[in-house]
Amino acid sequence: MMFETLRQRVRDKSARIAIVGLGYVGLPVACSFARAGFRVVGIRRDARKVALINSGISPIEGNEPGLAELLAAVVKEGRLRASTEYGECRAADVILVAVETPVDAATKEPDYRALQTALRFIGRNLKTGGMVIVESTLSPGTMKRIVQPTLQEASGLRAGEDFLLATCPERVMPGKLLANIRSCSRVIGGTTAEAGEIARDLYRHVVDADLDVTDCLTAELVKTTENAYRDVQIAFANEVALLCQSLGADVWRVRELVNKSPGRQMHLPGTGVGGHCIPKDPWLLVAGAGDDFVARLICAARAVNDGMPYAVAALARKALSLDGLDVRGARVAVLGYAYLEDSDDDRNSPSAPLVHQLQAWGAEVSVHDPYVKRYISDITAAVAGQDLLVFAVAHRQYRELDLDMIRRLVRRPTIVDARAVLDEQQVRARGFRYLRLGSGCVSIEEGASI
Ligand code: SAJ
Repeated sequence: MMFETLRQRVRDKSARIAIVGLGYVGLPVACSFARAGFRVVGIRRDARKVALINSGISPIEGNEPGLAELLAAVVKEGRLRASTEYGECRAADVILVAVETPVDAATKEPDYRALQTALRFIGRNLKTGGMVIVESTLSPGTMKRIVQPTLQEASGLRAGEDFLLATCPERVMPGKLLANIRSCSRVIGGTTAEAGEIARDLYRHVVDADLDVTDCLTAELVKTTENAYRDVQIAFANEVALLCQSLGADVWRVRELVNKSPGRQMHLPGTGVGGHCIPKDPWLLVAGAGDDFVARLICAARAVNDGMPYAVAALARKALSLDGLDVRGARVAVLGYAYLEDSDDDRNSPSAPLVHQLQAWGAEVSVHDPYVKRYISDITAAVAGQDLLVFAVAHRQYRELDLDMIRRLVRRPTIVDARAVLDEQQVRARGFRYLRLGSGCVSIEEGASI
């Protein structure tokens, strides 16, 4: 009976919700629950961002359809408010945790500092009969080993008896933050059956897709596995690309024909794997494994993907050498710095190590990107006088480039294309030397290559 009041408040939307962490996960969630009719307070340490949100302005940059408008509306209606104070949790029936859970760059171990700080503050402000749901991505076993003990210690309460505890890993995708909350199925891990049921009742207000209730460990495994799975798929495409390149074959043609085989879905090779999810979640997955488990494939996939920027740099050095140029002193323009096409998000972008490697070899590197603020410039200025253009990201603007104009502006007509951005025939017809990642440029006469 302890949680009947909570269950009723969740069902009739009178429950007060607090969301700790108002970033690209927490903010759309806060707006979604506010739109559904709940009163929501978002907690974020950054007072400037809090002030922005309370004035109805979204601090999230980039193209997020509907988010800015929804935020303005729910703030205006008084349904969403932001604060820097954890004390706001005291009035909350449900507290969602959406703080970052990165991995240490060197050790690849989970960095839970933000999570543990949040849990300690939440624990001190957690009321009996309330509920905590963790949306942050967690290494398998974290709910049991860290989240539950930290909350119990900070609150003096017992999970399952005095408060309910669950995890519902986020499934947001930059560029589709709001839409995904509504359309993506979610896994809910409950420390008790009651926690899973009430969490499902809560998310039913904002999610149209399946809500699959299970245990915490399974929920933690699903989230980290789904991203490790994608990372391995991408690594396979990248390894086959390097294989094809060494053979003088064309991976893009190979991939096209492989994917005609039933049940195949070979991914796209490229400059590497960036973003805030895929590069880190495989490490969270293996970090939670037992001592008797040795991760081989998952770690190998990470190594393949992390190696791609250097493979592209090597291709650039080869292109220059074919022109009789040493990479030292060569003028190279890297086109694309976001981690994903038509995005301004450059978190963990593969273009960064690519640029650093070329600079380490002594190239004079310039960077252009139509979305990443510090690299926005006129494309004609970006290519003028360059010895080599390296297409690192498949931004739409690059696919639509006037190649005749480019040809007139460059110092040498040489292109390395890491994302199959350009049409090979079109480029060659204009007299460019064109090297595409994963393609040994085999012409119709077998064996002819660069
Ligand atoms: N990438 C490739 N080849 C591919 C696909 C992606 O090189 O075939 C690269 C991208 O260029 C990028 C990185 O991998 O650098 C990640 O790309 P992504 O499409 O996976 O985009 P993310 O990082 O936004 O991934 C998110 C994930 N969603 C969540 O974690 C909730 C992922 O699970 C989704 O599959 C993905 O969005 C999506 O499909 O949009």
